[in-house]
Amino acid sequence: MADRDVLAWPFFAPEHRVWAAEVDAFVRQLPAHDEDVDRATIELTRALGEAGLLRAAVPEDGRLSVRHLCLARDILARHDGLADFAFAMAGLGTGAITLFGTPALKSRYLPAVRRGEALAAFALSEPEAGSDVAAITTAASRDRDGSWRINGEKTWISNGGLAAVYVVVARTGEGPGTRGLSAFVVPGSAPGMTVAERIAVAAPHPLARLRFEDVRVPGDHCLGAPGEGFRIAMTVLDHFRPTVGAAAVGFARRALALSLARATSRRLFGSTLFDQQMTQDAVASMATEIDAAALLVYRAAWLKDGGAERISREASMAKLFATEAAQRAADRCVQLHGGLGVVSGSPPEVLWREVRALRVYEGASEIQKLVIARAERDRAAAPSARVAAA
Ligand code: COS
Repeated sequence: MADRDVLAWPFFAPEHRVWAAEVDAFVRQLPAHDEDVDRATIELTRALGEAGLLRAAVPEDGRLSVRHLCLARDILARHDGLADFAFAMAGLGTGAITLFGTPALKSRYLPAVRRGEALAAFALSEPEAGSDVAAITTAASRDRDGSWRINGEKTWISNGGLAAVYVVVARTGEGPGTRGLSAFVVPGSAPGMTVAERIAVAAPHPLARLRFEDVRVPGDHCLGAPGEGFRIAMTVLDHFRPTVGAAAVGFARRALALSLARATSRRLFGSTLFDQQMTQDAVASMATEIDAAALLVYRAAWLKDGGAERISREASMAKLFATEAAQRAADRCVQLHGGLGVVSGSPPEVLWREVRALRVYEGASEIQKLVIARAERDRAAAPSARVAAA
């Protein structure tokens, strides 16, 4: 369950508490994973779909509730990082279709993902364009019959090679940099799209570098208008960056729970580890940072659900603070476990590896700082701020 106090916060209505209980019941009955990470991801996605939980990640009415997404990730990540990954990817992979797709594209690609029968992927990053989205070189050109032809390479693509549907951001050249990008829906079966490399990472999940060689998609598979790809990608990230923060909160809660269990049972110097003031310092820091992170996460989610057009500043603050705090919590958890904390496969060591990538993906911490700083500059320059300062 998400922390009971959190669910009593004014960001939430009764429907959110019901949802949290539903996700909690689901994750508690999950069997052990298949050892093969691809099979495990497919099985977890299917289980999430069968339980009806992917209705929040791929909503039928097209309205992504960021609070539902965040609560689910908070709870799933606390118990099972791969289940959180499977849930998050169903949403991130289809987010651009949910928000910008035509009714025809939605009805063709979304129901199978919602049922957990198909995986989805979001293909933005490239070998030479990670943080700098404006540097994307994968190109899409229009054929005479109106269809699009995509050529290039994408990397760090979660579910790459397994997904049945991809959203691919490519250069179409309507303008320079961010103004010349478009977003396309590409079926996983499209000829010419191949896995160039599978990438093994610290916390194993399906990840690949993909090659696009004359991959053709119909004219109506461009989301929005050509040239709107950057805005579409950033809007999707505005919705999903707070959810990365929520997953971080869940991982940090796990770190705190493991730490308390260890500290109150481990005896040393005639008392327990918890009785050492330095342990209490660690526990107090973890607990305070978890609440602060959760407040930022659920503030961003509440703002978006309330109809705010842009929440880039609040989404970035939530992701930045929560993921950095989760890393500190995981590290403190390892420290409190001593040698046991670095044993391969021990719960603190697994957690420590699971948390690390969150500070990198969907915009590294440094990128979140750029977004926050620019937003502060713009707010200070806004006429209302100048009046207030005078
Ligand atoms: N929603 C809608 N529009 C947005 C937006 C958002 N969240 N963020 C930016 N825009 C608009 C800007 O308003 C600007 O519009 P104009 O050209 O009309 O002025 C345009 O998009 C370009 O924005 P900006 O100048 O801020 O672009 P930059 O090239 O400087 O890039 C960063 C900004 C670095 C923030 C962006 O590239 C980014 O988020 N990078 C990280 C990407 C990432 O997360 N990668 C990991 C992918 S894993 S899924």
